[in-house]
Amino acid sequence: MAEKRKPDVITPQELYQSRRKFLKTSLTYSSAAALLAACQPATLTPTPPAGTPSSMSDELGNPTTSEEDITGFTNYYEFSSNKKQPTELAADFVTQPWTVQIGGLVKKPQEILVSDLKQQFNLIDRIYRMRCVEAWSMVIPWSGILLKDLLDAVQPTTAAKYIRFEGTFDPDQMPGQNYSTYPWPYVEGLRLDEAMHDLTLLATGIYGKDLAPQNGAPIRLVVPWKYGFKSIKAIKKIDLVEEMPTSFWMALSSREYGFYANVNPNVPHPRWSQASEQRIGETGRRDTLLFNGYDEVANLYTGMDLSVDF
Ligand SMILES: Nc1nc2c(c(=O)[nH]1)N[C@H]1C(S)=C(S)[C@@H](COP(=O)(O)O)O[C@H]1N2
Ligand SMILES: [Mo]
Repeated sequence: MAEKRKPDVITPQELYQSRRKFLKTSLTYSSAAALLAACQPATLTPTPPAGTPSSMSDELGNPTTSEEDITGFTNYYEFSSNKKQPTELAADFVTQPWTVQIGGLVKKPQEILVSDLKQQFNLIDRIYRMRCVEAWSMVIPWSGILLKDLLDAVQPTTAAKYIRFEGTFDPDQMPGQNYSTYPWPYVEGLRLDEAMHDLTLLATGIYGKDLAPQNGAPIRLVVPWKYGFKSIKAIKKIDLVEEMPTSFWMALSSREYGFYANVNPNVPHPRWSQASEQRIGETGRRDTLLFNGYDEVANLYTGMDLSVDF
C-alpha cells in the first residue's frame, strides 16, 4: 500500500503537466520572462490562456515587457501623475461588479456587466506594442474582446460618426480626481471606422490574468497604432455620436495632443521629438515606427495630412 503523503506535497497531474509545458515553452519566451521563471517557482508564473501564442513576442519579434514593469510603471492620472504611485493607490479600487453603459446613436442601447460581456463575446489574446506620447514604450500581452463585436451588437445608426468613451468619476476612490485642474472624467474618442478596425480592443486582462487596477481594470480601450493616452482606462460609458468628441488631453492642450494621436515619428510633439523611443526594459533607444508599426491602418487616413490631423 502506498505511503500516505501530506496533501501539500502532492503535485496534481494537471499542475505537473502545465509545469512541464511551461518549461518547454519558456525556451521561446523573452529573456525577461525566462529570468522571472528562473528565480520563481514555475507555478507562480502566469500560465498563458488557451490560444496564447507560445512565443511571447509581437509579430516583429519584440519580447513582451515583464509583468513587473507593466504593472509597476503606469500612467493613471485619476490616481496620480507619478508613474509608480497608481500601483499602491489603486490597490483597493473596487472594480466588481462593474457595468458599462452603451448608448447614443445606436438601435440597441445596453447596460452590461463586464462579467457578462466576457461571457457574451469572443475573448481573444493579442500582443501589442504600446507607445506613450512621452516617448517610452512596452510590449503587452492583452486579452479582451474586439470593440467591433460590441458595436455590431448595439447597431450604430447611420448618423453615428464617432465613438466617445467616458472613464469613471469617483473622487472618493481616485485621489487625483480631487484636483479640479483636470477636466474629469477622462474622455477619449475614435472615428467609427477606427473603432471598427480589427486591431481595436476592449481589454480585460494582461498576461492571462484580469487587469490590475492600475492598468485600467475592469475594462479599458487598446488602440495600438495611437499614442497610449487614447487607450482610456476604467470605462463606464460608451456613446455613438455625430460630432468629434473632445478628449481629456485635447481639453488640456489641443496644440500638444490632437484627436487622432497616431504614432508618427515625423510629427514632433511641440516640446520633444517623436523620432525615437525608450522601450522599457531595454537600454538605448529605438526608432519609432509610423502607426507604431501597424501599417495595415494606413488606408484609414488616405488623403489626410497627418501633420495637420495629428
Ligand atoms: N482613465 C485613464 N486612462 C488612461 C490614462 C489615464 O491617466 N487615465 N493614461 C493614458 C496614458 S498617457 C497611457 S500611456 C496609457 C498607459 O497604460 P498603462 O499604464 O496600462 O501602461 O493609459 C492611458 N489611459
Ligand atoms: Mo501616455
